[in-house]
Amino acid sequence: MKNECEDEDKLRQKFFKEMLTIRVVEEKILELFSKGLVSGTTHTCIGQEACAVGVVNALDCDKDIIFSNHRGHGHFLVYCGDIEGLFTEIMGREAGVCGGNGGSQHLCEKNFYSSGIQGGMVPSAIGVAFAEKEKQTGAIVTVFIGDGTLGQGVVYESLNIAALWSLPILFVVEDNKYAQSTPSKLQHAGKLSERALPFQIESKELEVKDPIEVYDITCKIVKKVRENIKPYFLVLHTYRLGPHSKGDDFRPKEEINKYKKRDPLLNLENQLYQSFTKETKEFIKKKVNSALEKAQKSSLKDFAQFSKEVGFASNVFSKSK
Ligand SMILES: Cc1ncc(C[n+]2csc(CCOP(=O)(O)OP(=O)(O)O)c2C)c(N)n1
Ligand SMILES: [Mg+2]
Repeated sequence: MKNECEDEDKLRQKFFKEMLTIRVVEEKILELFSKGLVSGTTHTCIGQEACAVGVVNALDCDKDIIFSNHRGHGHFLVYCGDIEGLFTEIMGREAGVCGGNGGSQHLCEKNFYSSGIQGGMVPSAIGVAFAEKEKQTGAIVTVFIGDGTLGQGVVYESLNIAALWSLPILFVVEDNKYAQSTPSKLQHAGKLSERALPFQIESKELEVKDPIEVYDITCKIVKKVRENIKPYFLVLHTYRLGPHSKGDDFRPKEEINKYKKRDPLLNLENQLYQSFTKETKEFIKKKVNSALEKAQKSSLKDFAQFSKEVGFASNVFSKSK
């Protein structure tokens, strides 16, 4: 949450640490996946970290509510910083933030929720925004979606209700220019930034280069949403430097290389003293490795217990006898 006396250098250092943590954790997750140690699937936000850092830091994480999506590790880590909880969850361990039941796409922690169903969280976010408004808590809801998810009809039904009922909700579209392997321009007519226009929801678009810029803009938007109790639609133009999921990448190499040179993490690193970035890199690497070591020692989820908790598998098995 924005503090008027914030020192920009301190903020730069904090954001560098957070972006780097996300990057290092997700690079480890891809490594774990290639070794068969990840339970279920995974999607990383490598290259998009500035969106998570800029937006989540602008929220009041003690009371605001976040709905994330299939690419939610970055949002989660900025929200609660629980690296070990994330690793254990993704590796299907009992100590995971959701007891190892949810995996990469279904992370829940306090007021943070995510789901792998594209657009599925948007109407839930609307319901919660309505509840917060009714309870007069002053909390706002933020829902993150991808550009491809703007192809889901339920998003427009939700925009309609958000505007009609004047709900305190911030829609954040992370436009990484692709939905899996389909370029955005092959699936969407018109401009993504104008999608909220027919509902008369205020909107803004931003080319994501610097997390400080994302943060400053989001702080102003959050203040508006909270004070005016009205929805807002923010489109962040970004780029994913990693594969869609594990190794699936059909984008032109030249295009990826072009964006690698514009990597916001690299850009931020170049604005900081080398002694600080060197020390920070060593510190974060150690912190992540230590969380991973602990996670790997923790016990695996027991499948029989999982069946009981989820309550379907045992029925399925008994019927098939
Ligand atoms: C309802 C639904 N349909 C299809 C999928 C499979 N799927 C997972 S991610 C994805 C692409 C999403 O694109 P976008 O919204 O742009 O998010 P990005 O992956 O680029 O972050 C698809 C089609 C899904 N998870 N949910
Ligand atoms: Mg996308």
